[in-house]
Amino acid sequence: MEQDRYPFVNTPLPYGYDALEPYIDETTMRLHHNRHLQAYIDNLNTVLEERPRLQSLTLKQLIQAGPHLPAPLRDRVGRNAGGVYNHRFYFESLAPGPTAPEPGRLTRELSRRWGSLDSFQAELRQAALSVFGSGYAWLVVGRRQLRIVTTPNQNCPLAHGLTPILALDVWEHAYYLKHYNDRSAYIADWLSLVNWARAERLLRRAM
Ligand code: MN3
Repeated sequence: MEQDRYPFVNTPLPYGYDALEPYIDETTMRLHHNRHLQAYIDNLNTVLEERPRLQSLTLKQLIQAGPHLPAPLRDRVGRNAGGVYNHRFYFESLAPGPTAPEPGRLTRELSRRWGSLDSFQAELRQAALSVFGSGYAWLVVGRRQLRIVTTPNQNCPLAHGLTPILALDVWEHAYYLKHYNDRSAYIADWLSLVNWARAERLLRRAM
């Protein structure tokens, strides 16, 4: 991945800010990418500025190293590296909608694990609704099996040895302007925007 090391820069979205309308609005996408993600990038660069030893690490390596760093640095690296990785992953999990999966490895694995695509989506929705406060719901691969997990704040599944396939950001800034406090309506819209082709590629790589 480009721009994967210090100094980190905010790479453009793989689609226009208005490309996810009417499911996710342009203003939300602009603020989410230009303000929220940018803040994590700026903060991560600030943390790394005076720590040359960490500057050669990739984003993924920073997240994996995070838990092993001394206490104050552990949180500052973990939160900000997670904030950058999770947001990039979230944006890349989406594509202009409405989208639908092509039959393939992913649809087979989802059906095997959850019985049907609908059942998978229902469990992901429940998981995303269950996140108290801010966090994410994820489809991940762990021990060569698909799983749904949630993480609080900017914690990242990579730090737990899991390989992300899809990320659903349920921080209120991801949906509040359009959906107000209706997380459930936002999740339904997110499900219309899943970049299934990318998820298929990531699954094949992970399993
Ligand atoms: Mn966010």
